[in-house]
Amino acid sequence: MTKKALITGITGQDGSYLAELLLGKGYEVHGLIRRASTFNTSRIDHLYQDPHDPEAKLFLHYGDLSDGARLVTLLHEIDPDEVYNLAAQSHVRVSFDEPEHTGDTTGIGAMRLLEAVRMAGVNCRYYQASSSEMFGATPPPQNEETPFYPRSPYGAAKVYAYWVTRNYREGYGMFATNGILFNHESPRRGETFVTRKVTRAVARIQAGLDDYVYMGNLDAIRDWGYAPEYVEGMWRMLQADEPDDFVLATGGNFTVRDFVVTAFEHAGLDWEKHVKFDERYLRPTEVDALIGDASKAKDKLGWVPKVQTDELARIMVDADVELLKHEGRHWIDRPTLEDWPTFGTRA
Ligand code: NAP
Ligand code: F7E
Repeated sequence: MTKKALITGITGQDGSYLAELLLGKGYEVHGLIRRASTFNTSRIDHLYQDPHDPEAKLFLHYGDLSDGARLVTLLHEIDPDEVYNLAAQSHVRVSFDEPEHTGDTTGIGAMRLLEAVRMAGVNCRYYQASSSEMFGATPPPQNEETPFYPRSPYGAAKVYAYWVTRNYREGYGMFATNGILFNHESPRRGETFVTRKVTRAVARIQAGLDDYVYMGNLDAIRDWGYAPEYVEGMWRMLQADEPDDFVLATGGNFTVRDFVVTAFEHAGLDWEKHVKFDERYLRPTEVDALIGDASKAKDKLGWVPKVQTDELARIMVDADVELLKHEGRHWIDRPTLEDWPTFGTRA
């Protein structure tokens, strides 16, 4: 029988790769989308299926993690086998500007979804997008046993979501798993995260469109992996015999500066001529070093990342150089939101 999955955050970086993966595995995929004043499906437009095609397997539904009643209705209607909660206000710097909204969606939103699963009486496996930001100030290497010390409203909200996921597992016997993912990037990464900001800037500077990129703390250490490999790890977690918590990481040790140097060098540019400091990109509290130990995922799930950070930087620069050549074109080629298959209402 065809398996059904519900993905919250399907319009985001990970949601788009996960939708691709699950469709490739023959799943019927349902995505939660928010109403926006402009179309925001560009990461999944290539997965568009004609709504009149009886074989269509991708369905989008309006909803929001702040609207618990809507989540209950949707879970009841869809009756999924797997639920992936990827939706969040996911930007750490922004969480200092919008702490309440971040707590409401990134933290309490997870509880609303878990509670909706329970209230709808759906028998499904649940994945929670937990984060290495929960480790915050605790020094590396970090694994599933490392104590949490979040350093932002975002990190604190993810700690709440982590524990409520464990609580529903232990209290109600739900198959609820936390994937504790270290930074993972791709050409589909949001433009204001540091890797993508840098690779876009490299492409624009090389093309003569910009001269400088303004940045904050270049000394922070991160463990950057390749997003398509990480969504495969999410899927593996829900195929395991038991629900559990797993770290996904490369174990790599790169400063922001190292990433900058690799990206600029790949384009034949001298980074020191183009990178300027702007204190507005600093955070009130910084996470100095995140380096993950994914041994448990390797042993229990057979998950091993192949793309290391230097290769990732080159993949992203190449993609942004290419994208710049075609910029604007996707606005012409894309389907309109009206054309997407949905179960119920349309806006
Ligand atoms: P992303 O690109 O920022 O995508 C976030 C998604 O959440 C978008 O689809 C967004 O919809 C949706 N969303 C935001 N608020 C919502 C709400 N109130 N209700 C419903 N949907 C909402 O994030 P990502 O990089 O793909 O990350 C996926 C998840 O993994 C997030 O939970 C993130 O916190 C977590 N995580 C990410 C990383 C990483 O390195 N990428 C590492 C660890 C954990 P719109 O398109 O409408 O904005
Ligand atoms: O920052 C420094 C910044 O915003 C990385 C999210 O996906 O991963 C992500 O959170 C580092 C920080 O990601 C700029 O201070 C310097 O030390 O790309 P970022 P993040 O904060 O690590 C975790 C695992 C998540 O869960 C989150 O959802 O880079 N940095 N200069 C800068 N960062 C930004 N954004 N912009 C700068 O100009």
